Amino acid sequence: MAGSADRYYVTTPIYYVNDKPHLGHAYTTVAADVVSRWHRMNGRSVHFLTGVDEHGQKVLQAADKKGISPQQHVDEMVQPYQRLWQALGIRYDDFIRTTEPRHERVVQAVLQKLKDQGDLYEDVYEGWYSTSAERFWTEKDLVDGKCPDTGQPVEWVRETNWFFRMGKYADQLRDWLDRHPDFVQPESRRNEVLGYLKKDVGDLCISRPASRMSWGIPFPWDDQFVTYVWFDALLNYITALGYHPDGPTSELFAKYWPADHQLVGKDILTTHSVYWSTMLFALGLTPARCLYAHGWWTVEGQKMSKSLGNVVDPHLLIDEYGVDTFRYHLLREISFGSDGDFSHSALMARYNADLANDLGNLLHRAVSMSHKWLGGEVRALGETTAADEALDVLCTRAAGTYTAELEALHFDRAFDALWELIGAGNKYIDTQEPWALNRNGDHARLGAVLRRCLEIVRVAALLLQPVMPGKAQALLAQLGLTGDAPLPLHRVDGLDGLTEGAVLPPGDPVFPRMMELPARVQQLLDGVGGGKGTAAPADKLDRKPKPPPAPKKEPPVAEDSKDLISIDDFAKVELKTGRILEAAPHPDADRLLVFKVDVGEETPRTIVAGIASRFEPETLIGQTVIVVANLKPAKLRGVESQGMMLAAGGKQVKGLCTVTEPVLPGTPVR
Ligand code: ME8
Repeated sequence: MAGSADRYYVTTPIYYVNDKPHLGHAYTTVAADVVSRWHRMNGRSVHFLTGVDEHGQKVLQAADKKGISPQQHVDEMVQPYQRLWQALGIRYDDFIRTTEPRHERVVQAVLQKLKDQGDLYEDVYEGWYSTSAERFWTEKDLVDGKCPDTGQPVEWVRETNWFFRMGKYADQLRDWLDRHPDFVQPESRRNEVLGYLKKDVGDLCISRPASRMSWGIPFPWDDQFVTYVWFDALLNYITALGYHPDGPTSELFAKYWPADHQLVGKDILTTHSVYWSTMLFALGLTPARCLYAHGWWTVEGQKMSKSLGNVVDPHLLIDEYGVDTFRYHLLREISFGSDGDFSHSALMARYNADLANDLGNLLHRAVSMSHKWLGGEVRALGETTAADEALDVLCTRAAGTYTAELEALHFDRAFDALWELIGAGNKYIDTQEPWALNRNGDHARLGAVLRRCLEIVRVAALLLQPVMPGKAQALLAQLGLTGDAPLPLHRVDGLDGLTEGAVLPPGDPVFPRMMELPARVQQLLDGVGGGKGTAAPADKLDRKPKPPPAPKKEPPVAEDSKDLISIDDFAKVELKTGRILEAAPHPDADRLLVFKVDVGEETPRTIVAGIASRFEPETLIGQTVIVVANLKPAKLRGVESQGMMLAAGGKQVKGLCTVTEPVLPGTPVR
């Protein structure tokens, strides 16, 4: 863990209220929520701060446009943030608004202190000012004469302002970075900051004349000036803790500063690493232990922006996929620190592969076999075989890696470690063959095998509690473990936490397969009923699926007995169950997928199926299907297909045929 063993302080940026919260805001806040839930579950005192940035010219302009006061405007605009955090299950400890007196009066005290110690001075400032980005640029910064950040026009402004002697603290910051190699993460971002510090670090303009921009905190000695947004905003991380430069030290501040993790987007790394750190040095304080800059989400490869109309509304994703799936996807899909792309099809593929197939399947197989053969009873672990021991070792390693990676905010690596264990659980079922143990009447070993699978699900559910609080509870409930609060994580590393003799309650699948995109999402992608502000138009979010071909007339139902077949005719068709081992696109045909299917023979069969428009190949791995096993092999675009898989639907495949209970590959179907 980054901080001391018993307390943890994490912050998100405070979001501008002039925007509606979107995917990017949800991302940082979910990450902070997951890591703070984790530390809370581990018994640490946690303080999780988020909030909103309520000053600045854009806020003033928006309020003027609406004909209301800026305070009324921010009082309205803060609500969507608070609503979203509630819908996302965000358990923050404090929510700060920069218009609150507890913040404003401390910002003024800080200004006074810095002036008194000679760190602020008045000077004439001129440059190209971008109202849209609320900052000055030099001539060479401009792109085609416009603001490089927003592409909006800039104006030449010459005015007297107050400056903070940032340059004075630059060496202290260089030295700090040298001595704290983990201060800025990930590594690539640290190099960016080091690069920035190679140049001369100038002083920072921290005021705006109130005549031009009145919506800010007035300077205490001259109300003709208000603080510049960043100077005001950055201080939130300590004003919320009750810091005051003239003391006394508040309990919260003494306990939680310096923060363990300050999460920011990559675009606001300089303001945090350079402006914020030097401000702290000037106050005689130390920076956070770690400033972690995450990457940006694009949507279908394009920057998310209002003008492109592709801003993703998190409420749509929560409503249609469920809050836990959304939370998991955010942290699973891209590594924290890298950029990544959002698409509904990727979310569905991820859900089906990781949650429905791997984790859901493991639970389903273990629970249903326990009910079928053992009356739903949790049995003894019995004697440990080599395979069991390997599973134990893997479990200890997975839990350890998961802990270390999650605490370092490497969420994807934490999931990799856990899914290695889940995958091993599914393989363990295949190799231990509980169905054979049942057939041979070896109920002691059967019970031990299923028990270990249930134990893996228990470990996974415990570890996933901070990420998917609701789904983790549902998994634990299926194992007969309930409780309102998250279960403590102790003994997570052992595959022996269940109670022998306990009976598993009946339950519905926790992660039912998603067969198609939710209708509302599909409608948006198709460009039908594109509700206002709900999501991007079709082409911005996902490739538009081809319209389905006009339905062909089905042949009339046979009335004549010559169209009916006899039982002997039917018996000629040899149907068997098969388990999909591999699935990949056909090298030469977009419509086709090529599978390796275990049908209980020595070698798996290659089967080619025209279902590429309906399924992502990797989501089908592990599925049980029905195979026509005595069909003459046929070459389909150069690949020999040794059978056929049954599917529902006509030319438009709607779903693959399967069996409701776990059966061995090669089981005859009649
Ligand atoms: O910058 N993907 O607020 P903000 C990921 N008020 N993250 C994204 C994103 C995307 N597509 N778009 C935006 C501010 N973000 C200031 C902060 S803190 C003292 C003051 C992230 O509402 C962005 O990187 O414009 C930033 O971390 C956060 O949203 C807030 O942006």
